[in-house]
Amino acid sequence: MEKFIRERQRRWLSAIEKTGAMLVTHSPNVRYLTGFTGSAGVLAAADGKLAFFTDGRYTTQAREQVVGAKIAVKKKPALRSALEWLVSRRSTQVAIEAEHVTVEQSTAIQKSLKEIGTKMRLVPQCGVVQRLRTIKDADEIGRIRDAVALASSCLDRALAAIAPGTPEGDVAAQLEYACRMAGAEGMSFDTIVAGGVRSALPHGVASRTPLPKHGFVVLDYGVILAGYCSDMTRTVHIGRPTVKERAIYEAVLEAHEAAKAAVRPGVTCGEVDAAARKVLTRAKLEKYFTHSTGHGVGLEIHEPPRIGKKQDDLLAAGMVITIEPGVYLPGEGGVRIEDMVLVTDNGFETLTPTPKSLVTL
Ligand SMILES: [Mn+2]
Repeated sequence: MEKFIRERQRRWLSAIEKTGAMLVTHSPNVRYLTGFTGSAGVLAAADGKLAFFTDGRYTTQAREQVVGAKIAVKKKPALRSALEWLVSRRSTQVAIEAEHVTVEQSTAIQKSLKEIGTKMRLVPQCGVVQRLRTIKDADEIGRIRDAVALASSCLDRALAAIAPGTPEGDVAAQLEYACRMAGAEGMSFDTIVAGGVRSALPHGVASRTPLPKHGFVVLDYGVILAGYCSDMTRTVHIGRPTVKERAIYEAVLEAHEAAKAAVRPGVTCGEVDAAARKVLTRAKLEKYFTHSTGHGVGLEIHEPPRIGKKQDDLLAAGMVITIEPGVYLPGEGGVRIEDMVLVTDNGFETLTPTPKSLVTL
């Protein structure tokens, strides 16, 4: 673990060489770069030196977890202490996480800088640590594999709970209970169980609506294990599917496989998305595919890269992404099929072991 964190810090320091100093406040980024799992910690870098700031609640945890940074536990807010440290190291400018620093934090930073009496400049930058996080190291890939395996092993518990008249929420409850009992720290987002006409809602979070006698049920869920998220979707059918329903399912599955087949280092995210769309266009279903094909997954459930239309970010070995095309016919029903995929040196590896042929219940 420690050697992985030191390597992440090395990559981070070289990424911020130009600005020289940076403040990291977004907790998944702090965790990635230090190992600290608490919610209140600030990491600062200046001239190749790292310092971690937190408050009294986290003294023990910080000493146990933080790797490769000087630890400072102060009575003052961590952000204020970090700014004072940066000024003491004669930083003239400091990068901040533009997409995470709130207006309130920004105002507090400006006020602190005035009180300290420094001319140190703030340089808002986007995605500095997130870009590093797109490429998973061996420690992260191991954790992701474990999370994916755990979630996948619990699907049967949800399927066993599916029956006409059963509220979607009961199915979600059984599934989540099974995941927790299998060791999950939590779910990585609100579990989606969407039956019948509700399966046409791409984000049909499990409701009290009873499942129908006939129709699709979309199950989209993930767990958090050792800090890392998993994400998968399976669509099953209650009762015998109609010819049209079967055709929709097969088209989505074909789009899923086509998108995966496009995955390899050097292709753009847009090309992977286009591969799924091409199949659905041929099936005259593309206009019902209303979201992007996938996203990165790691410490957070949605991370870069985004596998969407015209995205020209390049895939690289070590990225972990989802492939999840879907088709949603309003008032009728919907199908989504989602696996997690590791980008390898010469293509991809499907991480999700669950079969994808249509299950009827
Ligand atoms: Mn997803």
